[in-house]
Amino acid sequence: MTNFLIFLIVVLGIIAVAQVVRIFELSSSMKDEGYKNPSDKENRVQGQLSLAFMIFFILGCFYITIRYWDVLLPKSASDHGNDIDLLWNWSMGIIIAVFLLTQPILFYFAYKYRGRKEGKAVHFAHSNKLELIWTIVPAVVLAGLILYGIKTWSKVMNGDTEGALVVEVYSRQFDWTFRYAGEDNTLGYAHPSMIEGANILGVDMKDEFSSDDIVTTELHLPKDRPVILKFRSQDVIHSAYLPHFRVQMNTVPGMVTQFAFTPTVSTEEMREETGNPEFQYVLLCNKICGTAHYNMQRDVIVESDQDFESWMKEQSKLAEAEF
Ligand SMILES: [Cu+2]
Repeated sequence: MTNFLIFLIVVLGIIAVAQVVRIFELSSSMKDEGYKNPSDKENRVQGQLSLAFMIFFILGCFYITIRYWDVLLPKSASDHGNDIDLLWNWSMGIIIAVFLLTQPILFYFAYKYRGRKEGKAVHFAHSNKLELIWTIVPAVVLAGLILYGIKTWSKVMNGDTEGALVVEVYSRQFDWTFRYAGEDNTLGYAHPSMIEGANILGVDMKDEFSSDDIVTTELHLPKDRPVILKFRSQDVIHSAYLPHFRVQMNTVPGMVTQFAFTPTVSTEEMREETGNPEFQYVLLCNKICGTAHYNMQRDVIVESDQDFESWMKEQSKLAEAEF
């Protein structure tokens, strides 16, 4: 691969030198013969080619969007996910509409006002009206989008977390570990200096809140119950990404970050809906954190309260685990 890149750089370098030499040749021949304007026919052909490029370009945009539609965000499975999707749809709708309006005009004008032998350019210095229109219209639209974005953001980040389940999501190269807060719903104190042997989370076992904490390698969540995920990291910055729930948060060494949300569709229901009996929600790392980053993921299971409670009972408390 490296050899190929060196080869490519050498080839491109030679081409660049050849082009520079050519420019010198052309400019010296122009000095000799005087500059020759392109003919009307040449200008017309260039204008038509630019129109043809526009059609190819816009059709290409549609083709790519449709071709890769299935790798866009999957169906939302959380309470706030619909708000985020609506914001996304509005933003994309406006962007696409403006794109489809301005691009054809741009290319059409390049064709319409192409050079002509008899043509004479109009001297157009300034128009306050035009300046006002193309300043105020984008400013109003952008301000609207930004206000809408801020409103959605504060709604998502300040949701009702009354009675929320507290789960710690702990990242390290290259896996995820989860700690449930247990019956007291309060996580015991933890600090990197207390990491020892199997106690990879560095939980302080002398803290009274630690004894009922439960450490697992699977993330189970009860349906329709708010959950507060508290993120920590052992080594480098990772990013916890749960695409189906429209959740993403950096996990930063030395601090706790958090995201609260409510899953609204169980794994079982999503399997029926997608017609895929193997379907699993996933937690991915979305920050390139090292060599095995691509492999840093865990299944997430959303289930009924009953199923969740019975799974919880099977897990052993941290105090009972052997370090
Ligand atoms: Cu990563």
